[in-house]
Amino acid sequence: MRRFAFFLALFLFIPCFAHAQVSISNGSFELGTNPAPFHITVIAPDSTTITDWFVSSGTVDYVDGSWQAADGLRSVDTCGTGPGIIQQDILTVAGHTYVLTFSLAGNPEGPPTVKDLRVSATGNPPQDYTFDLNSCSPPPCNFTNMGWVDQTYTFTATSATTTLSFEGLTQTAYGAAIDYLRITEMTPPTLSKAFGAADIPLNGSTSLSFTVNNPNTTTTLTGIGFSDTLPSGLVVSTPNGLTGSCDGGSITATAGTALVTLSGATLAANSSCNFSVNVTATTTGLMTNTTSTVSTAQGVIGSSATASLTVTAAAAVPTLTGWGIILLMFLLGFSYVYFLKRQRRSIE
Ligand SMILES: [Ca+2]
Repeated sequence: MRRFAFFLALFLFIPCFAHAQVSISNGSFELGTNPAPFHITVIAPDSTTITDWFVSSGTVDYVDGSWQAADGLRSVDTCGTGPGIIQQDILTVAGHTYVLTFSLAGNPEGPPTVKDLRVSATGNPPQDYTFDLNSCSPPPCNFTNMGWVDQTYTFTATSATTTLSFEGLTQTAYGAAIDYLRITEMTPPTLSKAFGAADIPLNGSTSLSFTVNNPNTTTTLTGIGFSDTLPSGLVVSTPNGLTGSCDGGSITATAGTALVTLSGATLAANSSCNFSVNVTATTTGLMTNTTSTVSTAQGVIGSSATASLTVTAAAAVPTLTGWGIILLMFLLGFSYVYFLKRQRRSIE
């Protein structure tokens, strides 16, 4: 019974998990009509030769055995007898940002030395890539040393289906070669903030710390920035007490102002940074402080962060005026004399 429950849970879990993952089908081109021992020139329109891929324009070469692949045995030359386009529709979520990683090389059998490739996704600007046959070590690249390099293309989906296109731009039969396509969804950075104390007295100070995290497992986020406008009654202390840093980012926290900003920070995958400044309360009350959202050069936007601080009026300390002090001294002196007189009388 317990085993049945386990398999039932697995059965229910797997479809949910699979649905959440974005993927490219046959991203390494290993499935399709066997092109051995050399290659097949695939002529558009063709949606059957390379499994789950559609050759929509021109020609491409489906290559097996004639050169080293980036992964497995097979790869694609985006120029068959001339430039071609190969594409695939993938399931996406509108508004979500994805990073496509692919291996790029060039057909070393003929000219030109520099191969051109254009990658595009529906609703996004295309991006051009080049591969130089002299980039191999030692140069030039050849069939056993193709010099595959990983490239990335970042796009934001505009609908539930996105067409990924790879277009050979080289005007010969020896074009840019592609293989080992992978895709991951890019997660926005997270921001948290905290005051050093829950409450402080009027004119008192405490720290205000910020932690930014890149939760992506493989993608570096760059151009990370946010601003934090302090609520009325709270200013950056003088001096500002800035400690920590944010991986190349510029931190602004001018003493006496109500603004803290971070811009241009870089965070490697699975890493975080932390910095703090001191703030001083100039009025009493509950201060609720919310940042802007967190922007990135990759276009993913992280949520704002909020923290609260209570500023209380300082407890009143009783004070005496000059005349009060004179009166107190007089009373103390009088008491002392009275005490001495009583003591003398008791001795007599
Ligand atoms: Ca492959």
